[in-house]
Amino acid sequence: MLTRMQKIQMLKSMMIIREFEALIKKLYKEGDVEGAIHCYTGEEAVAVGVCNALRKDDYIFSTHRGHGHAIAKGCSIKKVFAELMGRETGLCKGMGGSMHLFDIENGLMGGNGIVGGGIPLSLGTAYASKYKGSDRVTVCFFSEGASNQGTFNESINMAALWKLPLIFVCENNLFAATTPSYKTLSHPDIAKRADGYSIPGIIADGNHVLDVYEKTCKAVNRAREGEGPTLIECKTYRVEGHCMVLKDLPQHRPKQEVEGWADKDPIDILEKELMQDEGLEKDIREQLYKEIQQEFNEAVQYAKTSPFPDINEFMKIANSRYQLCEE
Ligand SMILES: Cc1ncc(C[n+]2csc(CCOP(=O)(O)OP(=O)(O)O)c2C)c(N)n1
Repeated sequence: MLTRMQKIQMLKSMMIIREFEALIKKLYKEGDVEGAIHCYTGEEAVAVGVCNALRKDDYIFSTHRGHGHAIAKGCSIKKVFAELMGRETGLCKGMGGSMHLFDIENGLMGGNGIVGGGIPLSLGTAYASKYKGSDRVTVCFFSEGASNQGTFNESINMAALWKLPLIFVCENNLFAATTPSYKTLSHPDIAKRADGYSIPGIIADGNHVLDVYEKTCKAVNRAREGEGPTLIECKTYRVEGHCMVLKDLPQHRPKQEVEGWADKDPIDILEKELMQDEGLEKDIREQLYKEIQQEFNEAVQYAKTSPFPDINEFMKIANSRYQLCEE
């Protein structure tokens, strides 16, 4: 059972992710952030619900849309800002950027610019846990577009066969870039595919953080007890366009659809529930907002005053990779 305080913390985490991206968009327009920035707005309940069911030493594999995953798994906000601003103090010394956040200390095993690229990699840590007799669980996030990659079939089959402590979390946000999911999925429920591998396939309301949390907890218990993987499909909606670079694309969704999902905002849903069930004070969101802005001011200042990475250091890393390929 979650305490009132833990639920308020979840509300705050979702707000942090939302406000982080709002500020990143501003910094992008001002030229302080570059590259392909994929925002997670509307999907915050998935990252927060899942990561709250995990321990710090559990692993997650992220996607190209990974700011929310990194923040929810406990990465330093300062370092995430610095990474997106290409600074040496960033999570990956400013050499990874938005799509390649990586933080071994907090079990973040990396974002990935390859759609579905994290899926086969996640078998690695899950297998290592089993091999070493450790109870560390791995979560692999991916979206419904990635579920159509062949590697998903290969990986889920192997994970089920070997009973790996792995949780596949499909963030079904109804679009792959600009393509609506009804044009790419033969069946709207990805969770149904679990039947073919004899593992549980569960649908969660991806805009309801407590539903995501409860369903993930069950999957985590199952994985820690050696019973194998679970596929959780979180039904959600990506409120924004695909990516900052493509921001000028014509609106490709019906207005009614966008407005309908605006009524299911994950932050509003939890706030309303907390008011009804836990007597949450009306102005708590305002208070949390102020705390977040204060933390962000310091984090952006830290990032902006940090140096850019040394080009020689970068070339050293690039050359060592090149040599590895040659060998
Ligand atoms: C293997 C591969 N194919 C194509 C792309 C180009 N691409 C980037 S994001 C994307 C859509 C991915 O859709 P989905 O997995 O549903 O994630 P979403 O962007 O909706 O969160 C595509 C096709 C890529 N990065 N990698």
